[in-house]
Amino acid sequence: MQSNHLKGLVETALPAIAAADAASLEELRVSLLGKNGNVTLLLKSLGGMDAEARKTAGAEINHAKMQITDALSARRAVLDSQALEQKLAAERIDVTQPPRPDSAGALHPLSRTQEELAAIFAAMGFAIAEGPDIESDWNNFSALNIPSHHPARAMMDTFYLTGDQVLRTHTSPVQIRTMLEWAKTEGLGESPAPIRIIVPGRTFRADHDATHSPMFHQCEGLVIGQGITLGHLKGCLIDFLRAYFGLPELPVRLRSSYFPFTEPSMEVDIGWNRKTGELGGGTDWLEIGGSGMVHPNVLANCGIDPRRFQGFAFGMGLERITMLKHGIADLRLFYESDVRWLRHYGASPLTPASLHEGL
Ligand code: 2NM
Repeated sequence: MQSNHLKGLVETALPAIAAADAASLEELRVSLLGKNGNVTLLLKSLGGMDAEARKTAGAEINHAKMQITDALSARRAVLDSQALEQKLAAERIDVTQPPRPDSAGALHPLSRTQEELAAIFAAMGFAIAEGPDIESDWNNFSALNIPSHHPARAMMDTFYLTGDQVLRTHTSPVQIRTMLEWAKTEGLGESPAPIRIIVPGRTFRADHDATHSPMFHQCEGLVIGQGITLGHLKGCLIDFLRAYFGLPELPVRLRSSYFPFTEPSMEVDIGWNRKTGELGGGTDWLEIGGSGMVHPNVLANCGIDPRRFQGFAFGMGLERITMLKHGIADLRLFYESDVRWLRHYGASPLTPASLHEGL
């Protein structure tokens, strides 16, 4: 009797489980394996049997319980994966669908400038390097041949943090990090691949007026290799400036200057008309950045042998070149998040910077 009852129970339960939905599956589990479930009651009935009967019945009931347990979890797995698939199908987003024009945002002009620099310098074989805003005094000053007593430290209006840390006053510490890494590996080889990087990013100086912001952006560049000359520096800057301003004949002038980290050092000027503000015409010069051949002390500080390797570096302010290109008058507008200004000067994210206009 016991045996037949059990057989019938399993034969009804298994197809019911296989066809159950999530709710009825739980009902079935309770009615079979719950506290007063059929199988549970049968197991409880073992207590009233004599030893011999208990042995056979116990094995049969446990076998039935196992079949039912397996069937329940198999069905649960099927239902769970069906539910997941439905959820995924229902929540799918078509990322290729264009946004509605009236809800399109705009790229901040500084972001667009960074994209343009990346495109122009990528075409000349440069990679992009980045580093942290907080730097050690050594990376920001000492490694760059700026000793503690040097007036350049005072001139930079540094934000000092605790310990020997500072908010970087320029992006040059990233060049230091890059050279240190390079010296450890590539620079030791027979014919090392040169360093060619640009370093766009945030910089900080304690200075605030119509033409200075305590947080601003720079892009510096670095090339290190064998036989790199001032000629390479000149050609690189001329090609870049003409591509960036879209003026194939833009006059570029390098004017002798002084930086602790380069020797010789040069300011970079472009031709313009001071009266009209027109770039590329007129007879006036406008300073746009600095440059030079990396000082042998800087190379040595980074573990690079200055007799084997030389290189050039340059730097410019991103707000400044963006203002010149787009006729933006006041630096402070970059940081005000005025939506009307952003709509006017922002770039469409759907037309990314490219070299379609030519390098
Ligand atoms: C400038 C002007 C001239 C410069 C030098 C270096 C380094 F790390 F290689 F020494 N990085 N950047 C440099 C040189 C930056 O910005 C106005």
